[in-house]
Amino acid sequence: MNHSNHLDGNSYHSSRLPYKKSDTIIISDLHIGSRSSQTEKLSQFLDALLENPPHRLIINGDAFEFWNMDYKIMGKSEYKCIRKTIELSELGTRLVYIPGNHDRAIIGFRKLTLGKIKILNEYILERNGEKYVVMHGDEFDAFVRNHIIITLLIDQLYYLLVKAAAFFKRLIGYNVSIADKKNSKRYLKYVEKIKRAALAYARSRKVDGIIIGHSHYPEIYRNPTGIIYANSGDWIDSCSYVIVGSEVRLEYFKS
Ligand SMILES: [Mn+2]
Repeated sequence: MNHSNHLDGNSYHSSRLPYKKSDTIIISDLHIGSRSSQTEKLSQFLDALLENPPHRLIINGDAFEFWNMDYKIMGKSEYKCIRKTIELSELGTRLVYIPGNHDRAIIGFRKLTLGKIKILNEYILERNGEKYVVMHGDEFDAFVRNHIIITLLIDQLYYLLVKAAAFFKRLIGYNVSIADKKNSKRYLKYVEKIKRAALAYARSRKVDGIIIGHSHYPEIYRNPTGIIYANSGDWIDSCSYVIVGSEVRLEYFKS
């Protein structure tokens, strides 16, 4: 990285992200307010968007961590992310905020007009004659809805894993990716279950694709009938995003 001052919040990231101005960018699962959220990296990503404000930005659920918020950590980088997102909307980017299961209460404000910010449970995105349904995805996860306490415990466990990975990285200089830890059979089964349910929903809605978050597993998949499933991943581990332009793409942000 040749820009040593990119952490001060005033400079913009040097590399251009691979999208066109007319594209829609989708991010999800930022979990701002949780200790494992990568808000510093997110802030750099938003800087890159500010350089060339895209037509639309969709924050597809769990922008905030309201289940397990650590109010003490709400600091400079958290507020920077919120400020920069609002700045984007002031520069003309249409902002769609879809609450997820961790910030569902926000849906209570859906009737408020906040400049160019829309609050919705689901958004139909049309591009090049194709229609995509954009939603958080916890709707496909009856388990999470009915077992909030267990999910909270799983979140805690995940936080410990992130901490442990960072510790080992420092200790032996070896990068233990959480993605590797997440490659457990049970987790991958869960991801598949969500994906199948999402594709079935897309079929029932007669759309060309479905874009969700929630499972923190970034992926692009086209099923045999041509329906696209995209998952934008998260900003805890993968720092990934989806671009909807002439096609649907998954990208990873490198700071
Ligand atoms: Mn979620």
